[in-house]
Amino acid sequence: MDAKVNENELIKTTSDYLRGSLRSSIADELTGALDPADAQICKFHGFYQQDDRDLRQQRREHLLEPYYSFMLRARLPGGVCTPQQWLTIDAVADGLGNGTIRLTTRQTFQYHGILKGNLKPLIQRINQAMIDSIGSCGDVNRNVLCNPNPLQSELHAEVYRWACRISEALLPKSRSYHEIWLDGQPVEGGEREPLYGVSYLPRKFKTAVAVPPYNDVDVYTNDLGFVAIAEAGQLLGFNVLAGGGMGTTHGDGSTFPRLADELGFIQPHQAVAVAEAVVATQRDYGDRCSRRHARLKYTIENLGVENFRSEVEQRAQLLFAPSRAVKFLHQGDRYGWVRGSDGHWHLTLYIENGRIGDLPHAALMTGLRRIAEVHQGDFRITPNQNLIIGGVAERQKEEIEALARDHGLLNQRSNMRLHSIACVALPTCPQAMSEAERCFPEFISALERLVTTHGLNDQRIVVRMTGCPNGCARPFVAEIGLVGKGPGSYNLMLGGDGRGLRLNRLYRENLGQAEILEELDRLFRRYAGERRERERFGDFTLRVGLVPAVVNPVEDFHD
Ligand code: SRM
Ligand code: SF4
Repeated sequence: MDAKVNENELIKTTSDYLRGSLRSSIADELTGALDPADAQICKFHGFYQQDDRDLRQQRREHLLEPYYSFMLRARLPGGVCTPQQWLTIDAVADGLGNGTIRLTTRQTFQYHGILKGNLKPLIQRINQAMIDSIGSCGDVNRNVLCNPNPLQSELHAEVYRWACRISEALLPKSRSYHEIWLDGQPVEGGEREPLYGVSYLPRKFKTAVAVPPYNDVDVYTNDLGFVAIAEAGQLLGFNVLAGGGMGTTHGDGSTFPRLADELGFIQPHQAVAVAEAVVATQRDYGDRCSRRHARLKYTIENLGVENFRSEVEQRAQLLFAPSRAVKFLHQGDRYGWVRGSDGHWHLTLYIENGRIGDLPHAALMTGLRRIAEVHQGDFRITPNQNLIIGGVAERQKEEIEALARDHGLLNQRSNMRLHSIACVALPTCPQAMSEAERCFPEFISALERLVTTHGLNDQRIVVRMTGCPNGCARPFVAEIGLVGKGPGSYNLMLGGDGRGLRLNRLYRENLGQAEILEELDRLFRRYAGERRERERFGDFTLRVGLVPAVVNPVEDFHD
């Protein structure tokens, strides 16, 4: 007997191209929530319904409905915005959000704590600044990542333009967003979704563009990846990758993190056709019964990569050439000033947990506002929750640096902290099983003490923590991954290679933070004594057999 399609499929198909009953849900003043079907549809418009989990129990006891609010995520291909746009982003956070801006692992920003009645004014305000939230969530292509590293300025600009074109091509074409939020006129003669069709994709879809030797976008963890191939600063084309993803479910062995397969090399002008063909193949072959198996990585496992490649070739009417050789040096960001080939300066700032606010110890939000008021280049959010003040002219360098320093944006940080990220988790994330963002700074302080004890301060060990196995901080490609299992407990994963080319593996299950620190104390001691010259911690854990080595075509391709 055929399996039944899941409930979300019906919600999408009957939503009248993503309209649902959003208007009446928003207008309903009796509840802070949306109608349940609208709480799914709203994701395509860029926002999620949440409730403050810290208050759940207390409100239940007082027979109150949960304290509902919304998280909105913008669409910002490549993470780039102007200083004028930043000033709007900042003002909106204060007036209509919870007073903070949260930079994400996909180069955009989120507002938390938006009340239902504030959604429309908020969307209108950001749209006035030419920022939208269309398809930043939902079963469509999400925010397109692009290496924000501007060293080879002209090459970066060209690659970034391709990232924007791909983003545009893969946007849903429904006018529902304009009608509902921007009071646009209904479309005459009805709607069409030429690429997605009436039921959109079976699941979320993610695209990234990398510029070697930097793998800050963790390109192999995306459904679709483009790796720029350049010679003497000229873009020759892209190696195309497909089928990466992080999300798993504890206890369900049929779910797994996966690195993308190489499809082959294409010329730049073929990028959009290939992106559309990959999306269309996933639309037609993806699993619409089980959402747990609906990502492209499972579609490719089912079809086989050869069949998948042929299908894409046929749809895009091209043949992939063999992938070109590339070398990635590391994942994560580089900090401080660098000068691009066009002479402009770029300052990468570390933002702890990507959370920008006026914090007790540093007025980060005010600092960035002051910078935006004078800066004439751009702002670039990195794929690791950090921020680049980009395109600074020589004459403004000192002024920007002084503003950043005065507002705590250039405080000294350890290598351990600079190479770590945590997801949002509690109190807003409904999926969180344990803390991440809130406990991470202190946890990193404890790790700093350990590496100091073992003389490992100069090591750049990539550490990532998430509150559940969905993998929002990409913990399965970290050298040390901590994946939430339950209140206060985590799975400890070891063995990433610091370049994002190898998945780590489970080392110990269900450990409390004190146990994790004890384990790492022992392992760091061993590493300090037994490591080979320039051997990374992740490589060491594999070599000495702490976690098993497995066949890894991605690494083989690169070595
Ligand atoms: Fe994520 C769901 C936060 C990047 C895999 N993610 C969520 C939700 C919306 C929870 C929910 O389902 O209601 C989280 C909202 C928390 C909150 O309160 O803000 C959430 N994800 C985030 C962010 C904000 C983490 C961060 O600290 O930066 C990132 C926002 C990215 C963006 O701007 O678009 C974020 N999420 C990721 C990544 C990393 C990436 O894409 O590079 C992943 C792993 C890659 C992947 O998709 O495989 C990721 N998020 C998930 C999943 C698991 C998907 C799966 O295939 O199983 C979920 C749950 C789901 O989709 O059902 C999820
Ligand atoms: Fe929430 Fe889990 Fe994503 Fe963390 S990894 S933000 S806990 S869904």
